[in-house]
Amino acid sequence: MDLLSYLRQTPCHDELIALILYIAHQALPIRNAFPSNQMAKTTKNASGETQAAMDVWADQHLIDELRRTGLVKELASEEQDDVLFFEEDALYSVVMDPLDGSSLIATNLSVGTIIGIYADSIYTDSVLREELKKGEDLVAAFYLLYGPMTTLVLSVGDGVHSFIYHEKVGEFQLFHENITIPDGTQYGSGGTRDEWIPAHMSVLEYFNEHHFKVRYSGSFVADCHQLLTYGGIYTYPALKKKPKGKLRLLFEVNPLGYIITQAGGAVTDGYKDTLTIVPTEIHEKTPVYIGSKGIIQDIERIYREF
Ligand code: AHM
Ligand code: MG
Repeated sequence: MDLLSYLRQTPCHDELIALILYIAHQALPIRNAFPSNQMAKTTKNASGETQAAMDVWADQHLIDELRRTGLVKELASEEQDDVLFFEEDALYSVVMDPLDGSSLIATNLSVGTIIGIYADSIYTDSVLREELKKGEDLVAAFYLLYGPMTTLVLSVGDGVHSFIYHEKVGEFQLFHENITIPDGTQYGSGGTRDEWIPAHMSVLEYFNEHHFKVRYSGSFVADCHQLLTYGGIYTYPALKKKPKGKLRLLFEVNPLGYIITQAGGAVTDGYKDTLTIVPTEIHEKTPVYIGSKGIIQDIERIYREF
């Protein structure tokens, strides 16, 4: 079954289907742009990080394409300081990390594009534009993973399904249906030992006691993708000097949190489900533990002791 046939079986509005398909089909131009965009830039993004040429390319490409569709009301990107306002009457708004795992571009390891879609606006009130929506308000989230295969993993609120791009037919075909995340015994943690806070050290101790092995690539989207197969945990925790960690709530943690939760997993900042956080600004960061539900419950129990 191809992506369009799958989406037509769901209650998704036609405009949402068109939007998902349109973004999905940007996988090919993005993939093709890697060879000529290998250098690092001198520019910095809204979080103060040096941009790779591919970050800038993918961001500009998706902005231009999404503006052209007429299907997007507002677009917020990890690489843009402010929300972009496109089509006032459009039914959906998009949040995106155009290229996640930027430090791996030069190594040819897996990176991806992360997308979240809200009905109407990114804000709870599209006129006042004061309060941003929570992750649990997403109507769809998906990512494109540029690995040995081009994979799309999607949830429109009815479980998680993966699709593989078949170049000969120019379509994404269903690969795995109703993916559920197993318990697993692997973890990957961002940050360094000297930066970790005591609660996180206790969590790592728990991983050691339970004989977890390490899997951390430097690409959040790729590491979450392997959780869908093997289970376990990805974490970028609060650090001593960065209490909100590194990852962005709107562009990274919420879309992946939505997908992992739809697959029967869970996501937390150590104390609460990050999908319930009301963001105070579009580039807000949050500590994150994401993966198998039972392990997340144990992590929250450990955090309650601090
Ligand atoms: P990016 O969106 O610029 O790639 O930054 C986010 C990335 C995550 O994909 C990854 O897990 C993390 O940053 C890696 O950070 P670090 O190099 O500090 O381990
Ligand atoms: Mg990212």
